[in-house]
Amino acid sequence: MADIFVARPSMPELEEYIDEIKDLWETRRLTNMGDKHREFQGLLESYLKVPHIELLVNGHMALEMTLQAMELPEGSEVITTPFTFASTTHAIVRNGLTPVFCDIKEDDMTIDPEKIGSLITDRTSAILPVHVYGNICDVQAIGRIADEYGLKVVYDAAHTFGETYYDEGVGCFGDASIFSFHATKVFHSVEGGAVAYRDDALGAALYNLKNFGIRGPESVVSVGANAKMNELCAALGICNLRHIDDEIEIRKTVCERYTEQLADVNGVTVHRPQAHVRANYAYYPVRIDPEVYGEDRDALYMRLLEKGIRARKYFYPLTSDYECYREKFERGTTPVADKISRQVLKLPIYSGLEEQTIDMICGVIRNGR
Ligand code: T4K
Repeated sequence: MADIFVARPSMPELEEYIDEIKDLWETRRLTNMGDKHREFQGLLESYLKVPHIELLVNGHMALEMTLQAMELPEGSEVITTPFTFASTTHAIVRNGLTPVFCDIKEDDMTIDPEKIGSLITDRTSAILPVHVYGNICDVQAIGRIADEYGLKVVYDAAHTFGETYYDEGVGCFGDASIFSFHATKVFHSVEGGAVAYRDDALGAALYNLKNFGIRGPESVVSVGANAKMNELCAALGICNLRHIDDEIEIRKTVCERYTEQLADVNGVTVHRPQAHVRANYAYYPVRIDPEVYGEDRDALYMRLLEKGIRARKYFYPLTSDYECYREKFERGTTPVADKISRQVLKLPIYSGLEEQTIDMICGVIRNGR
């Protein structure tokens, strides 16, 4: 049997995409905010239920440029989680800011608001929480802290495309939220990303930054870069958006089958959607308690690999433990994140993952020891 990867991009029918890009062959308008870009932007604003969207080349640049657009004081501190993909911490550091690592909650693995207060100093400028695996952070508590101390809040919402909390788009919380449309995501445009925001000034700054700061043929107003989404990616996004609700529904059945088969395995914590959240079923992480399960996550990972099942240790190591950060920033202050990163394993999930394959994966987890 061929290897089972952790993710596999969903594609529209080839004819649908060809139809969508046909006019580009006529117009030759391939990038720099053309018609597809504008159309995709509008469609996303309504699908994501957010006031405004700025499209970017990928989720990382969306995050990096949002922090840049906010003009946070040089060297100031950003309270964040180390239990995330490299991008979150890199975006802080690449802006000349200092990450301050806060621990996460045991239940949903998002930043623990009760631990934020003691990390705030007169150098703190922002909070950068992550809605990890589609679990939405405690947005109310974070909002209260931000208001009290006058801090910006940028949510890394890379995992929460299309989710709502009490029917409100997840991108409505904080000052800005960034989404990733990478090929491995529940929704994608090959590469792509977006910032959801409310404040027009932030939108204008982002628009300038993603296009070298150019406002007109003879006017450059900020030190920008090139982080625009091109027309071919926008066109694929438009196609995939037509099918996103079906995609989420199919993934839901995959998640439910995993849960059905793994919920009663001692020492395995399954992934369940949060209350009041319209979940997108993008990820299916399990946690392995070695004391109860009888072997640790790494041993299970190897047993799965021997069968060609390429589960992934998202997110291990913690970003605070990366070689490039180890000696630079304080670490070892996040015991819950540390424990969970040693226990977590993300199982394969994509539409088209067959029932018998899910059952085989569950069989290895249930019976293999
Ligand atoms: N914030 C958070 C919390 C994130 O998780 C991410 C990205 C970002 C920010 C930044 O967003 P982007 O700048 O990426 O838009 C993957 C993705 O590349 C990355 O987007 C994602 N998070 C992260 C969690 O996963 P890798 O390095 O693990 O990907 P890779 O190449 O090992 O791919 C995983 C598996 O997917 C492969 O084994 C096979 C399959 N695959 C992959 C690609 C690229 C395919 O079937 N087709 C493909 O084209 O990071």
